[in-house]
Amino acid sequence: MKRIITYGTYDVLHYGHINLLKRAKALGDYLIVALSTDEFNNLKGKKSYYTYEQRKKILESCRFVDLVIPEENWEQKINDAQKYQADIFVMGDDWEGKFDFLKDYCEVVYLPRTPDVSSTQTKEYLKGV
Ligand code: C2G
Repeated sequence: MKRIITYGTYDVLHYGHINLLKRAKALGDYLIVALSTDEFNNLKGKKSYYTYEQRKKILESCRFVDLVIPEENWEQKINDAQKYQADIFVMGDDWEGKFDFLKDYCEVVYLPRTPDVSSTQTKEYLKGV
């Protein structure tokens, strides 16, 4: 059972997120998503439209996702990799190189981001509707 872990805010879920989740899941058998809490989003300078609970409910309905856990800080990744026995850590390549310290604990894979789509863009567009 190959276990994959990835992290993110996943606000206003879009096909770029789905592409990431689909490719991450395809690398193994079990996908864990560490979902940024509303408090951690504040730390990241992000304000999500949907609350943590709403974003969690949406992600849990995605067939590629097996488990959603809270991402509360920048420091939890090593502990998570051990606690959840992650074989592969996956992120979009906008994070290329940022999490290479995890290579001591699991494989680290950065996948190409899906171009031309983001939650921010979607929110901006909807403001004008
Ligand atoms: N993503 C993507 N293509 C897009 C948009 C996002 O592949 N067009 C990927 C990102 O690279 C990330 C995941 O989807 O791997 C979630 O994106 P965000 O919700 O924006 O996550 P982020 O704010 O980057 O949080 O500790 C890590 C952080 O929590 C990552």
